Amino acid sequence: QFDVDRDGRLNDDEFRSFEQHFIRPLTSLKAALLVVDYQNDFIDGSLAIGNGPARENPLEALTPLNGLIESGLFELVVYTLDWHPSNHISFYPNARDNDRQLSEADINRDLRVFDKVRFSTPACEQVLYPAHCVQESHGAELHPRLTLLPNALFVRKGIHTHVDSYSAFYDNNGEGKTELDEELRARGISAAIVCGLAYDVCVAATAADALRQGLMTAVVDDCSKGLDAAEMDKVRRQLTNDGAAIVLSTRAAEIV
Ligand code: VGL
Ligand code: ZN
Repeated sequence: QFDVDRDGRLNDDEFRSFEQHFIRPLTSLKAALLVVDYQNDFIDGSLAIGNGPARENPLEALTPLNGLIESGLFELVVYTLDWHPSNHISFYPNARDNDRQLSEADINRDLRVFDKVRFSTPACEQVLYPAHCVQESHGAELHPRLTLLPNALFVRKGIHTHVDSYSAFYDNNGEGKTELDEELRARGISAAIVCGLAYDVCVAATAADALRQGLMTAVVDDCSKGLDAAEMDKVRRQLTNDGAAIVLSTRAAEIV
């Protein structure tokens, strides 16, 4: 209750109280930090970001990333994990040994790692990666130097043999989904700050789906490392066009 006995206007103290108790709760977003796939296999394992054409070093993201995690700015920190069964459709060694049929064109050619192929019934495109992030393996563990918060949420994706999942929300076929959207909604979270690995694959797909969920979405550029520079440029442009903000971690406190 405000003392407006003089002229009906708030004095400075009353205004501060009004701002703090009435305005701020209405205008401040609850934000989640989504730390995408900061796992050994993408850092020094079978699908290391550093081997990509952009030669980025995923460990350069570690200090700003831990800074964000430890900042206390976020209602929730979510760690996503690429978490594949060993017979997963995205693994190059499984391309010809899979319940899904390769397309005629792909059956009859030499396949190489990182080729894009088509499977049938139902049809889907799939890039063939080295085996990576196999459930329960060392490569699938989060990097030992990544700060883990006690009340965090861990979301595993790509867990089904026959469909890949770049996004932490939806499978690549748009059908299956993780618990992430419900967990965010249950907490009243309306902003997703996305970062991690790989910028041009799973970070991009997760941020695009966050926008589709109607979340205010930002990607933290210096906390994200990718495979291909041209792809990363495309992703930055596309996400910006679609309404996301590409920001540096030094600006995080100004947007949440
Ligand atoms: C990823 C390729 C395959 C990623 C996951 O986390 O960006 N990339 N699986
Ligand atoms: Zn994967």
